[in-house]
Amino acid sequence: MAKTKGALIGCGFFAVNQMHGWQDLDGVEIVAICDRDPERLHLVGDQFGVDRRYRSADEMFDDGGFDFVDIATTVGSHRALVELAASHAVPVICQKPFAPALADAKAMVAAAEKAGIALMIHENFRWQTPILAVRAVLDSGVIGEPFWGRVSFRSGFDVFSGQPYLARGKRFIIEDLGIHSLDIARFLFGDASRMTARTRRINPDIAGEDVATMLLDHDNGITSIVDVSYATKLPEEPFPETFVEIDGSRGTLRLGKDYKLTVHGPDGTTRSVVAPNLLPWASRPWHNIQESVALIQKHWVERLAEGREPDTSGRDNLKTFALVEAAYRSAEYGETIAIADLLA
Ligand code: NAD
Ligand code: 89V
Repeated sequence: MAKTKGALIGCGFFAVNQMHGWQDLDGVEIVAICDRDPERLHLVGDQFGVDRRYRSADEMFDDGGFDFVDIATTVGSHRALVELAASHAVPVICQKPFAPALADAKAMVAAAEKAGIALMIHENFRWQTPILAVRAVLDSGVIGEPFWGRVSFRSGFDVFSGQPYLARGKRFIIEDLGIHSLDIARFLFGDASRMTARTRRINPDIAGEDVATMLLDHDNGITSIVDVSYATKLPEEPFPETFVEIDGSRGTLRLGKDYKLTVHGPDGTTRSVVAPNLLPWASRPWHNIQESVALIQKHWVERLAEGREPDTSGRDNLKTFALVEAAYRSAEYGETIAIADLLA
């Protein structure tokens, strides 16, 4: 059977994971890559044996010959590149954060819909093995109806050496990492209607906030807390683990350090380890994130073949992005923000 052909724009720090993921997927081949930095183009092209290399996305689209494009650049270029893909009617995956602002994200969704193409945001954290395990426990009904939850990511890991741009942005942890945690909260507890947030900057060497505490009212009555920090110095560094606590009408669930999952219900308590697989090309401690890249890519290929909307489509991810925007507004003005007002 003919392979699905992809192209990738942005050959930086994270794109290497995406290239590995594509290489491992049967039936997919990355036939062209693009980066305005010739050194990155050379490195990634040689590592993955891709001959078609472009410094301009316009030129790559003009030459064509691919069924989808994977955008792995930083946020500032996302809107222009998604609109470029739409103008060529090429289905597109775009890395998180969706866009610099909600208005851009809405315009990108509109452009994809007008062109009749699929748009998926590479929001991979809900595809992590431990998070999928939590979702499965909720679906089993063993803890009953959830009424309270917490999604927590607290770390002192140096993310700035690999991703120096994170130290420079006016917005940091909510836009970069909290966006994943907020998406996990939506995945586990459903859409949210109201957001109250507080932020702090503890590290004096960065421009944005590195601590955020967010309180969400979900449409189904669940209250959740999403708390994120890159200023938390623990005796054992948990990066990049997300901890989850859920209280339900019949029991509780706790996902803690080293992927330990404890589920307590009317019939007793079960303890298990829901660790991610260490893929051959992955390296600790990133392997949890790396496996989720491979899983979201598989999801994309399946949905593309079926002509069905991906779970983290642009339209879906607008609701996660609105929570990011709401958190910044709430922290700035000290108010609770109604999400529907942002999505209108
Ligand atoms: P990076 O700066 O290392 O790489 C980006 C690359 O894109 C650079 O090589 C740059 O030259 C190139 N580029 C930028 N604009 C371009 C354009 N218009 N045309 C061609 N090339 C262009 O950044 P990174 O750390 O790899 O992050 C990329 C994206 O991945 C970010 O949005 C980041 O938030 C995201 N990310 C996601 C995860 C995740 O788990 N989903 C993890 C890390 C980073
Ligand atoms: O997953 C991410 O988006 C990364 C990191 C884990 C460092 O926040 O930027």
